[in-house]
Amino acid sequence: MVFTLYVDMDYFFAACEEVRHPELKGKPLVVGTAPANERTRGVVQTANYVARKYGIKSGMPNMDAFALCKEHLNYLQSDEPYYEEVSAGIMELFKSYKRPVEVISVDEAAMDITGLSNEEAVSLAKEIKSRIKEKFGLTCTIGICEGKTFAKMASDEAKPDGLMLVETNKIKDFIASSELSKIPGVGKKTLERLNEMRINTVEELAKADPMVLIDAFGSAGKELYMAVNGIDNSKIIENYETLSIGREITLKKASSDMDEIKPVLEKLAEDVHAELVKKNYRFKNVGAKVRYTDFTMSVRSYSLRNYTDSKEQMLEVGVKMIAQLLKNGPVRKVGIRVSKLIGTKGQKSLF
Ligand code: DCP
Ligand code: CA
Ligand code: CA
Repeated sequence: MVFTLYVDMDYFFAACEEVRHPELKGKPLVVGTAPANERTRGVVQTANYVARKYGIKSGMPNMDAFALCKEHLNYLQSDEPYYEEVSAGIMELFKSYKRPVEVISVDEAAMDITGLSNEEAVSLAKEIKSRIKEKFGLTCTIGICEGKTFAKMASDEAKPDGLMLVETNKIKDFIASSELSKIPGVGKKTLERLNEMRINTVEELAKADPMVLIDAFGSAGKELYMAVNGIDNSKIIENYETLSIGREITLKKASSDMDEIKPVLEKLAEDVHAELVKKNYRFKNVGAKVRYTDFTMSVRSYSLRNYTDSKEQMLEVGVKMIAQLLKNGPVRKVGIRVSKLIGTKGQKSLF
């Protein structure tokens, strides 16, 4: 297992906003998808910890957040380009340590710290925390453990502004003491499915028949089984976040008809795929973009569980996202883009 230092920024979007609106610090704050003058529409992307005390959570309708917090709730519309920029600076700081870094999401990254002692790992984490505080005015939580999955669990456990090291011989106890829903990969749907299978605790999952789990969840079932048994063989894969490959095209006439648009998307996916293969990359993220007849643009993006170079997967995800976007009206332009690329050079194909 890879000795991992896992960083997850605290209440990231809202924390970024507190930096440029210091007067909001200490007051309940929600960052949501809707513009401020339509704040009761849309959903909460995140809330600061003051607002969380009222029960406000990521993903809930803004309406519910306002109902939960009877006092004045501060609301700001999400400004993702700004958060991406802050994120890029933070990732650059991690990468400056010249160790392999995998950027997991806009506010999470895993660093391979193989060779460090526990003490050295903890002091590195302290240094990173104070440099992030100093340079960006933000707090983060760091988990340190053998195995990326367990390091992530440690960071979740120590939130906010925390630091937690799980010693190698304590990994099993740490997992056993965790709730099933806190195991990475156990989302709402997986949890429901597991409960249907009469698996309600980590202990029960660890003792389940791995074949049954593979049957129900495919390869994710195997990873889950191994994880609850203290094994995480995942590697830290350096990625090149900034790289992406995309194609877009203006339609001959505006359309909201998927039967018309699908062949266009197939061609775009084919072109993107050809360049991907030529450059020896695999991708983990698929983006879709449309331009409506009033010239407004809309984008969506979806992260896959694993890196792939499958054209079919790209198209499937792309078609789904475009289909969603078409519900808002006819479009004049469509595009597909893949990002979160890694090189496959020198790696053997599985097929
Ligand atoms: N996000 C979002 N929609 C969600 C969940 C999250 O847009 N349903 C965005 C806003 C978050 C950011 O992603 O700030 C990071 O998500 P996290 O799950 O890491 O949550 P936070 O960083 O907000 O809080 P925490 O301190 O719990 O990590
Ligand atoms: Ca976070
Ligand atoms: Ca996160």
